[in-house]
Amino acid sequence: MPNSSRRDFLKRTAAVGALATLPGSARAATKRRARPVAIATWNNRGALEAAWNVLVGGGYALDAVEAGVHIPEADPDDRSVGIGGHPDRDGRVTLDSCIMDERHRCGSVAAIEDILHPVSVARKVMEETPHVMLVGDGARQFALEQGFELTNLLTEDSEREWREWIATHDYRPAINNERRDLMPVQDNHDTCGMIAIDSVGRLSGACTTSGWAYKLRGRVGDSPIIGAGLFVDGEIGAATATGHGEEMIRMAAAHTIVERMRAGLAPQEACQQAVEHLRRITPTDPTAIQAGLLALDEKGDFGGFALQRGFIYVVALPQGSAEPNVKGTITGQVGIRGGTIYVVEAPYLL
Ligand code: SD4
Repeated sequence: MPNSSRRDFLKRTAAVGALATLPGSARAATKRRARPVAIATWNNRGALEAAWNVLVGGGYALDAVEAGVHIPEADPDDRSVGIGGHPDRDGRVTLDSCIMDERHRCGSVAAIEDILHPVSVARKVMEETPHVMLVGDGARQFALEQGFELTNLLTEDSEREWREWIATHDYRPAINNERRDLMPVQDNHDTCGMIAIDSVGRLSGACTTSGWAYKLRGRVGDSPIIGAGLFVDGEIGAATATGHGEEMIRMAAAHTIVERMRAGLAPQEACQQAVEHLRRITPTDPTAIQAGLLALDEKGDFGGFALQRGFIYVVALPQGSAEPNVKGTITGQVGIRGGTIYVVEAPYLL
């Protein structure tokens, strides 16, 4: 073996060996944080508070994340989720959503139209069918059979913006599209990925979005893909992702993070390593994409990391918890019933 590849080989095996020895040591060394804990992508404070209200009442994490993501799904001013979300290139609002519990039970809908709460359809897929994922017309038909009502999701404002976009036909996605304060467009909220652990230690997650604005008709992002936009392993932890969905799918982002936690990494390091991995493997120019990753483990420890500047997340902790010692910057905090929500500007790679 030439010297350089021998060195690489040794480095690789050493890294694998280090990970392999971690589970008994590093994981056991972390103290359990007071429960419940909930965490969500971007500034989805309203969603997190709704989830928190379920959790502080002693509720189930799965019910909490479902109730939480209902908030942006029903908010017509949110251009990235549910009603009022940006339509596809043909002017149709198509939604992606999934949910997963602590026992690997999961449900998902992709490219569903005319339904206000896709996450609840995803939960029905999980609970009422032998399947995991339904798409397009089939998902819509299933929703109607389950008693969901038809709702027009294209609001006047989002239709107007789409018509303006049609006029220029600029089909280039911008990074941090979700951060309206960094972009020359109005304030907004964003794709909502949420993971939570309840007071008895059950982990669950949900992820919901209208996806990439003006996407090609039929395009599905990472948000409804179990293992990409969301993954939960009740014994290890949970992860969720936001940003350019194609990149999250490419690296199976949420699953990658959970597997790194299984190997002994803390949530913060698992997110960072996943972003570093993405940077190595992506065939896309890394400066032209964004990835925002969040993780929460079974001890209530959490972390977040992004590829580029601009990714923020919110975390809710019980009353009496010390201010969290996060990597990144706490940019705000707000008291809620029985707890506090912290807004965190995540650390980033580039
Ligand atoms: C997607 N990951 O459809 C989603 C977009 C997103 O905040 O996260 N927006 O690719």
